[in-house]
Parts: sequence; C-alpha cells; structure tokens
Amino acid sequence: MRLFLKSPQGPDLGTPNALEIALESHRGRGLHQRQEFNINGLRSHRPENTFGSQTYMKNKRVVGYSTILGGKTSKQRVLSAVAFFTFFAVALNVNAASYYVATTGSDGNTCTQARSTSTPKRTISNAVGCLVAGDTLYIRQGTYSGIDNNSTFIPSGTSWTNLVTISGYPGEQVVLSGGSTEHGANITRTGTQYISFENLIFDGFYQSISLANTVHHIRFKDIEAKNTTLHCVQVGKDSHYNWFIGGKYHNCGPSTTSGSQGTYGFYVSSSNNIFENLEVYDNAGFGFHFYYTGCSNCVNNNIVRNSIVYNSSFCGIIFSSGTNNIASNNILRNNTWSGLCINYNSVSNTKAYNNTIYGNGNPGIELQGSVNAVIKNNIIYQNGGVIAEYSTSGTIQSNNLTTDPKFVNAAGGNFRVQSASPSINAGTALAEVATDFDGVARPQGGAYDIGAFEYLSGGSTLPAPSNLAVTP
Ligand SMILES: [Ca+2]
Repeated sequence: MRLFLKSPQGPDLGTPNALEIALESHRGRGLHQRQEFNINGLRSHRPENTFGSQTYMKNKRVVGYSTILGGKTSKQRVLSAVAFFTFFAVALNVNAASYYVATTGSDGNTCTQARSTSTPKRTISNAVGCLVAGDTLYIRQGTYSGIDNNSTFIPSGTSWTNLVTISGYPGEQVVLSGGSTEHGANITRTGTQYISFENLIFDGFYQSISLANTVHHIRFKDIEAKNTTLHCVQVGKDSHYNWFIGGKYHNCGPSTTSGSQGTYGFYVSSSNNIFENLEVYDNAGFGFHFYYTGCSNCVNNNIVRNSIVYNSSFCGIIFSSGTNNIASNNILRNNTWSGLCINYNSVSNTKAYNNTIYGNGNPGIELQGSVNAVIKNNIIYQNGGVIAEYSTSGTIQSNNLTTDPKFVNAAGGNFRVQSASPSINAGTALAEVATDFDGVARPQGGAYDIGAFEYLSGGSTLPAPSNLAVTP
C-alpha cells in the first residue's frame, strides 16, 4: 500500500508544518498500539537513526512506548526512547485538552477539574498554567483583565497545527477590559510562539495588543479591539510571522488628531506578517502604518489583503519602510488623506494590486520617495486626485481604472460592480492575487477584473462574507 499525504501548510508564514502520521491497531480491552511518524523540520530533534515510535495507549492515555531504532546499544535505545517520548509528549500532546475559565469559577480548582465546564478556573492568568501545545483554554462570557505573558508565563505551541489557543467560548461575549496604562494582550516574552487568541473583545487599554522582542507566529482571529489610548495593535521590530485574520480594529487613539503624529489601527515594525479579512476604521492616524524608525530595510514582505479600511485620520494604509510589502483586494475608502500611501525611507518594491480606492481626501494613492512600486488593477475613483508621485523612481502602473467603475452602491458600501462596468476583464493577471475580496477565484470570465471584486458571470454577486476563516 502506498499512501500520499500533503502536510497542512500555514499561509506562507515561513515555517512549514511537520507532516505527522499516526497508525493505530487495536489489541482488545481498550488497549491499542499507536505508531507515530514525523517528517520534516522536527526530525532533527529526534535521536539519531530513529524513524518512528510505538506508543501504547489505553483510553487515549499513554501507557507505554517503544522507539524504532537502528544501530544502538540497549542503553542508548532506552535513553533515546526516553528523549523521544519526552519530545512527543511535548510536541504532539496526544492528550490535547480543553480547559475553562468563568467568572463563577475558582482558581482553587485543579487543572483536571478545569477540564469540566462545571468546575472552571476563575482567572486567565491562573488557567494558562494548565496548557501545553495543542490545548485550548475557553473563556466563558463576562469581563476579565488583560493578558500579560511577561508577568504570567503562557506556554507556546509548536506549529500552526499545534497551537496553544486562548479563545472566547463560541457564541459568548468575552470582554477583556483595562485602564489606560495596561495592555489587552501584552505578548513580549522572548521566544513566545504559536499562540492563537480568538473570539475576544479588547475594550479600553493603552494598546489592545502588543507583540515585541522575538515573539513570533502569534495569531489573532476574530478579535474586536477598540477604544485605546494609543494604537489598537503594535508589532515590534523583532516580532515576525504573525497573523491577524478576521475581526474589527477601531476607535483607537484620541477622538481628535492633528498634525503629523497620530495613533494607528496597526503600527507594524516587523516582517512577514499577514493581515486579512479585517475591518479597520475610525482610528486617529493611519489605519495601518508599516515603519521602523531609521531602518530602510527591516519591515519587509508584509501582506494586507481582503480588508476594509475607512475613516482613518491619515492614510488608510501607509508603507514607510522596507521592501516587498503588498496591499491587495482591499477597500480603502473615506480616509482623510490617501487610501494608500507609499511614502518615506526609500520604501521599495511595494505592490498595490486589485484594491478599490474611493472617496479619500487626498489622491487615491500617494507615493513619495518610493522605489520600484508596482500599481496594478486598482480602481481609483472620486478621491482628491488619482495617483500622485513625489521624488519616486521606477514606479510601474498598469490596468488601473480611474473613470466611473459603476459600483453597485458605493454610498451603501457595496463596491461590487454592475454588469456594464469597465473594470470587468480589464485587469492583468497577477499570481499574488489568486482570489478576490470574497474569496472567489480569479479570474472569472476569462480575465482578471480591476478592483477588489471579481464580477461573476450571470450577474450574480455573493453577499459580503462574515467570520471568514482560513484553516492552515
Ligand atoms: Ca473577470
């Protein structure tokens, strides 16, 4: 028998996930044999000549194990087997569990008790001590303090498919609330990785979310962040490969902002992050600001896609540092300055693909000091100008639509186009934009459309999606 399996893969965030295969055979009375194989980057963690293990389980509890080895003495085999078992116990967590926190709970309950919804923990900071990679902490409805992994150690996961997850209980409203000197999620302990925060509302705080130092591969999914003193989110210069998917980030910063300094929805100073399916609005400054002070090449390869950014006091999105950052399939509307700014610090190789840019106060796209920007397939309509360039070099523009795109209902926020739109099939093929804002595959009708939406033949249009999710 030959079996082909494809490893689950996170969204181009750098570290391929391991391929994990488990084979089980039952041996009666609930005891069965389990063989586990792990291929890819994790292999180097394993004892030499090890290529598999046998784990004996009863009722999902490990009761014994052996390791398939070659060319070792018995003593070496024992030591190797112990090391390997430890590796699996930590990395694979064959007993992945759910734990619960509730406002009616007690931190006097044990971790075992906290596996039951009837005997939950009381505080998040106490309950995270129960977690190992693969586990989920569910927070029941109510209001809680912020999370700070400098003061409280939060265990890390090992991959996008073996995360530590801290989630609001499905269908319940879980609010993390705090004062103007606190963070909602302050994840700054060096080396923290592969934690997912989901279905939470951050209300108040100095910043809703702060990532810093060598924190990496942290996911925020279906989060609402609002009403901060400073930015909704800050990602420090050494915190790469983070992933924000789904949710709203709004009303961050003071209610009025003037001058050239502001507070932002997202202030990002690192590389290789993805921001998608977000709604970012009413922020006192830029919606997204990609920048690190004095560094011309250290904020690279970031992606903002399939998101709506509006009512920012400055630009909707600004790329001000680094190279190869991309904004695609976004709706950038009604921002005080431009929808998209590519501006400052010799920012290079920036890509603006298939965005719909409408109703912004300044030119739809403004470039200053930019090198080799590529601007294709964008609808740029009814802004304070179209594309403005100052002191740039190498800008490439093609297939942008600056006349009436015949939106279905711009005033009502529907930026899909009518059947007579000149945007349909008028774009150029772009490998980086394989789908549209709604997730519809490009192209439809034989060629790429211009703007964030691909027109569907037959006149049908999809309703705006909600709670979009990608399973890595
Ligand atoms: Ca098309």
